[in-house]
Amino acid sequence: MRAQESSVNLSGPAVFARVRHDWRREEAEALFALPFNDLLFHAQSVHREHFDPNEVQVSSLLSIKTGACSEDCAYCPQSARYDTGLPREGLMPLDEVLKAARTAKEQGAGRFCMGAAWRSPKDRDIERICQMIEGVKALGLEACVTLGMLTDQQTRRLKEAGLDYYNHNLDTSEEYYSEIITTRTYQDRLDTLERVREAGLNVCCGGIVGMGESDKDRAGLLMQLANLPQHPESVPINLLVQVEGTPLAGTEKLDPLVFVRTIAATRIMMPKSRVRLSAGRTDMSDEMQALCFLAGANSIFYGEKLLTTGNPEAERDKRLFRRLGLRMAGIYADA
Ligand code: SAM
Ligand code: DTB
Ligand code: SF4
Repeated sequence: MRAQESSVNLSGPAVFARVRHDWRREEAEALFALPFNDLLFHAQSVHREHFDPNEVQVSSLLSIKTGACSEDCAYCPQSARYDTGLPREGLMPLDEVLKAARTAKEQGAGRFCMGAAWRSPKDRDIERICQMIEGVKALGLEACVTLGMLTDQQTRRLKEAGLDYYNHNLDTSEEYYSEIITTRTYQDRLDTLERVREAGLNVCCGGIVGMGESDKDRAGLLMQLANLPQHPESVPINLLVQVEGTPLAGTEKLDPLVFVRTIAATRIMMPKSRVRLSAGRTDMSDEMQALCFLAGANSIFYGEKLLTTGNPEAERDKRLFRRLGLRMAGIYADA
């Protein structure tokens, strides 16, 4: 369907000029069907209303507990159900975590995100995580964790320890979700997000594309995110990293221009959120990443590793930033 042929009116301020929480499915789908130039023009215009267009926020990731996860997320190398050859590791000692955080800070990261391969953490784990958060904050970095589902008490404890952001993704549309995960429901995820909000934490929530989903599913994911009572402050858009041994290895690769369209639609639907160009950058050309920044992405994961898979070398990113005249938030690209 092309936008011009649909009954949805995408011209004028009603669609583009305000922060909305009432996106209709047809409107979200019509964004994806716009001519590419129109879509990118709208996205870049919205972007400039709310952000410095030449500034990018950078976060570094560390896996603090790796593999042996009980969940069956079809994309994930850390699920115990798939043989991906990944070594399993228990919760990392505090000093190792802080050493990695110091390195991330030296490289120019502003936020340090710690990820654990859990369905949900135990209360005794939370106490150790809180020490990590306190240590990361003492280094002058923002702290983010992603630990799975949480109880009310756990979210409050994390907030008390000084946590800035909690990452918990919806991953895909409600309709496509059961193709990807069966061990916890979409509603479980929405419930955790609500608890995180109630505790006063910033929300980092996005999804993955390139999992064989359709434009309708990509639009459906963005509609869910944009119609939350408050938009997530950070929206990571991951391109599936295909890992041998996971059920999604061998999935047909997503058209790079559809990925760029997804970034543009995210920017338009959540105008004030940081849109993060997340997993999958290793396989993206510099030109594709440049289009993503033009489409409104203004955050990246920075440093040689995501959780268990690779990410571009910091030097490659610095070079790309210099070529594009982009600055890391608070730091100049030639630092
Ligand atoms: N276990 C926790 C959970 O699932 O909430 C936290 C860690 S989990 C690895 C964090 C997110 O990483 C997932 O929600 C998913 O969006 C993303 N992710 C995992 N494997 C990926 C892959 N192969 N490609 C792209 N994104 C991936
Ligand atoms: C997010 O949306 N992407 C990050 C972070 N949040 C935790 C994780 C990407 C993981 C990619 C696969 C891996 O390295 O294991
Ligand atoms: Fe476990 Fe998280 Fe991976 Fe799902 S995405 S298998 S919950 S580590």
